[in-house]
Amino acid sequence: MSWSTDPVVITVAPTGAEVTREQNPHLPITPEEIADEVGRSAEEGASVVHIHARSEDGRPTTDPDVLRRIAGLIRERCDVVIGMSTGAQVGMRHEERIRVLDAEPEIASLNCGSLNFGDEIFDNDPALIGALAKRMQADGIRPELETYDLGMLATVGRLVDQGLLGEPPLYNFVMGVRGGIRATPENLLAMLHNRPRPGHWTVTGIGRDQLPLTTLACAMGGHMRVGFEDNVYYRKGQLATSNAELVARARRLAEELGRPVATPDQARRILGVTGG
Ligand code: KMH
Ligand code: ZN
Repeated sequence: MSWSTDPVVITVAPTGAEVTREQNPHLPITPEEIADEVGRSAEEGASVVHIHARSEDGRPTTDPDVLRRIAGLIRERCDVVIGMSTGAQVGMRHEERIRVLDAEPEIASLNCGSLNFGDEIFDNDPALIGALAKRMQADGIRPELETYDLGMLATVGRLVDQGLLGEPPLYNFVMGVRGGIRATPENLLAMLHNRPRPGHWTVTGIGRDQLPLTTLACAMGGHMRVGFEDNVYYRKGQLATSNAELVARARRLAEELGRPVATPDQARRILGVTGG
């Protein structure tokens, strides 16, 4: 491994499923708010969006019509890679999660194992993982492999062996979830070394882990995810005023480290996105 000067892909995850306006009053919830926030984030350097939809009452929804509306409004503002969450919300029925793919994103998250998620259980049983992987393959949707611990990388290896994933795999190491692997430099190296195949990788750090983990990943050749889904603070004790503010900081850090930010079309090439 050597220090990278290649373009870095910044993903913005503006909403998530579990974050509330009580935690940050600037959380975008309606399709218009999400699209505006993504448009501003794209101006600051985001080239991918990871979408979670909410219904009018603010509760998470996987209604494909709502997801399509969000994607359409984003398209009116910018050309970011449209990614959607099939993780949705802890406790959602599997059918509700699979129907996200009806909204035809370019990429979609594929959570590669179950884990305790804070005080709850995030259920990703093998049948669901297989069903999502098959459907993504059939529809030409690029799976982004969300891995929360080392064992899930072994699952990725089995999926590759079964021919269910496009090669090279596209990894998203999610670190710092209470119940998953801790976000430490040693653990990031362990995740990298346990990839069953080489492939581009993004890091998602939760809460105060977001800033140091994305910075470390950037220096090491990885890609960066920021946004309220994972972290609502700009710094300790100071809420971020927008997702775009977090994206702008990621861009400044990347450029200081000698990595230009990828345009959306560069991101498509880097991440191996072909469908959508
Ligand atoms: N909301 C979390 C339970 C994903 O987007 O695929 C899971 C999550 C992962 O957000
Ligand atoms: Zn998500």
